[in-house]
Amino acid sequence: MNILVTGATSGFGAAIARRFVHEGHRVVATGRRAERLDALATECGERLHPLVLDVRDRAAVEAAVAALPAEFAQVDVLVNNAGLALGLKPAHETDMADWEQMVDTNIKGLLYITRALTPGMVDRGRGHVINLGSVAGEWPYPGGNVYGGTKAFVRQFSLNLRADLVGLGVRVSNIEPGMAETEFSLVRFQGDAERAKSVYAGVQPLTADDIADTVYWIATRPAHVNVNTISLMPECQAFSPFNVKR
Ligand code: NDP
Ligand code: 8X3
Repeated sequence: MNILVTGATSGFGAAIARRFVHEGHRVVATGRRAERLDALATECGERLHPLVLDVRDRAAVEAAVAALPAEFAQVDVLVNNAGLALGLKPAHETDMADWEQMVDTNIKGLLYITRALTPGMVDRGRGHVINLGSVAGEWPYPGGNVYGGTKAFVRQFSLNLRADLVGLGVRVSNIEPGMAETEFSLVRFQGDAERAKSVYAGVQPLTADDIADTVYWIATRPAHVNVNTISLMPECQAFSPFNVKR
């Protein structure tokens, strides 16, 4: 299979790229940090094609998809993984630029690449769009305001995309992970390594490899099986009761 993974310079995306290459598939690995993609290409060999791409740049996304090398061009599985949370402040104290960056990346970036790749999948009667949503798209938490909102979009867009693609041989899946240790918190807290580390202190979070396993399992089900939504958390994480302020 040919896989295209967005956000493959770190965390889930890097683990997903490695997993598919090691299972004998070809992977287009994208992200903004060229040096990390180069290192991944050196590690993975010729089955991995590094592609520097900011998913927020619609023209760049369209041009990159049109210019994929022939052996990678027929993408069977698009993994929409690039995304981020910025900050954990209450809504009325947040920076509008952070909100815009989350919307531009998690929603608009996902749309640009999905729109660019799905027509080819439909023409070939074969394809799979696997989106990285989040438990934050389903359950609210303080400070999750726009991040959770973007992931709720991913959830509903995945279901609606499936409604449009039904019967055309193109599957759509949404994965909703809970707490997983990657660079996610380092990005959320703008490089504050100590604060990021404290998120995972004393618990066993999910790992990037847990998510790569899940993506690989979803992508390798028989063609007639569509995993719609899958939600996973570490055993140490669960739900809170309602918060009543007295
Ligand atoms: P990381 O921060 O480790 O990785 C995020 C990836 O997204 C990086 O490769 C980064 O690459 C890429 N990215 C960010 N912005 C852009 C952009 N504008 N264009 C292209 N690539 C971009 O986090 P995770 O691996 O944890 O996160 C991956 C996905 O999983 C995200 O969508 C996240 O919301 C979701 N998720 C994470 C959870 C967690 O607890 N870790 C739980 C649930 C969902 P670069 O900076 O090089 O561009
Ligand atoms: C990431 C999981 O709970 O930190 O999507 O929002 S959470």
